Amino acid sequence: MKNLAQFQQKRITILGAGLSGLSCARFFTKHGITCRVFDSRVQAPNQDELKALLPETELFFGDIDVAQFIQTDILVVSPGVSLLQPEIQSCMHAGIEVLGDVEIFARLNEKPVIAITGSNGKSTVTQLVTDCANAAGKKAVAAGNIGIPVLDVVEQDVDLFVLELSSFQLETTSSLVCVSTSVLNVSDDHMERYDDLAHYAQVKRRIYKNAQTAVYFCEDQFTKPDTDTIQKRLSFGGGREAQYQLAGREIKVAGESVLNTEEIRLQGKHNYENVMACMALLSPLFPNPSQYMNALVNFAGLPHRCQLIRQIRHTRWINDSKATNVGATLAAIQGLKQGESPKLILIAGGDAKGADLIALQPVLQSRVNELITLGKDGHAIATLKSNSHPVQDLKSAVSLARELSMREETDCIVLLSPACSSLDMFTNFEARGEAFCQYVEAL
Ligand code: UMA
Ligand code: ADP
Repeated sequence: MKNLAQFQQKRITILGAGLSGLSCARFFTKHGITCRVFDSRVQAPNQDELKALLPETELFFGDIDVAQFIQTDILVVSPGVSLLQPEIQSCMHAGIEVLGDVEIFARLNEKPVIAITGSNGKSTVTQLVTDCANAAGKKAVAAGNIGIPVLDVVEQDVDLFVLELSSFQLETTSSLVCVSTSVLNVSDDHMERYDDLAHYAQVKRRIYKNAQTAVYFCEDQFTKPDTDTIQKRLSFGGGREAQYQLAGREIKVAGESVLNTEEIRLQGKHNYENVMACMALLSPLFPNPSQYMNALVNFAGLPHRCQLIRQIRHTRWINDSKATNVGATLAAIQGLKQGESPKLILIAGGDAKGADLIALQPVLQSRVNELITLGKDGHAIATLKSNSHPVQDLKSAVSLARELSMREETDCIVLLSPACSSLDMFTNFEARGEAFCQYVEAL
């Protein structure tokens, strides 16, 4: 592989034994480059895999000995680790190069890349762009924050990489060159890691560095590119100035109607925004949307995102477990309920990750009929609406929702859209969504 020389003969240390750390260790070992792996947890994940796959790799689990840790030329930090941690700061002060796996990918990759970030819609747009590119005849693969570490795919024989990037990954990325890229939207998330929303947005906009085409959301100033070197800027949204515009039920490109929202399987304004972003991102490679239109309109969405799981008489049960921040829950509520009907029973709560929950209050009061809360920050959400129902766990939330829905005589929706991460009660959002589906199936 070209460009590997910069990593050869270097002492490499990886921090974090999760998905990215394991992938980095596997990649370097495959290329005959030795590395060490540190993880601050004694019970670090993937220990057996690391030992079996990489018998030559030195492993350190538990409290980190800084003197030993900084004996390195390059430190590869996993995205979940804050760069402000003392051992990383010590490396930086010692002049050690601090990188993430996406930066390593960027330095090695020679194929075209489309990259996507944003507080919400990243996975949906990443998968949609990938499916459309494949339908249009380019072999595309999705990777990154979507759950496939980028170094697992960097050597694959493809025409296009579609990368979902989190703000965490962007903190350590500076060399990524993209055909097109987008910050889809910015709303309160991961505030335990950033000073404020402006700081978080600034980190997200790092994705525009070295981009040929930058795609931004005209309704959100935080998404606007502030980099001079960008060759082309395209915007999407409801504003007249947007090249990809949602006007009533029409999606217009440069003023010309190309699609009616009723033709699209994905539902809700936020998803029409995702569709427009996808078309804009693909435009440098596929200027004519007809090349991929079938895939675009028939995309069924990803599991755990506003997914209808069951209808029991007049009640629809919807799993939106992936709504791990306030913006996603607002989008779900606004998408599902515009007027009086249907009645909406919302199950929310979990770990709010330091977010300001107050933005939920107007919709909780005006559009949510019954609010059931749970988890670490459930009580904080419960205080935003009178007569809300705090419960102990998800199973009790589902039983109570069933009871409340049976009292309704008109159409009703029970929506799990927590506005919080699941980590206080579940391993991840998938486990929370699956538990919800099981409890609903058992009703
Ligand atoms: N660790 C330490 N010290 C610390 C903190 C963590 O040693 O101070 C260790 C943990 O003990 C653990 C390992 O680091 O063993 C975990 O690393 P990680 O949290 O970076 O997670 P990975 O398993 O490497 O997965 C990461 C992304 N996780 C995060 O950003 C938190 C995955 O995104 C991503 O899919 C994967 O890389 C592949 O690229 C997940 C995510 O939750 C889905 N992302 C956040 C989000 O979407 O909101 C940003
Ligand atoms: P991400 O990868 O950024 O978390 P997903 O596509 O997985 O995004 O969707 C996460 C949550 O955000 C889901 O609840 C989904 O319904 C909601 N969502 C998707 N697209 C948008 C958007 N453009 N604006 C607001 N919320 C959205």
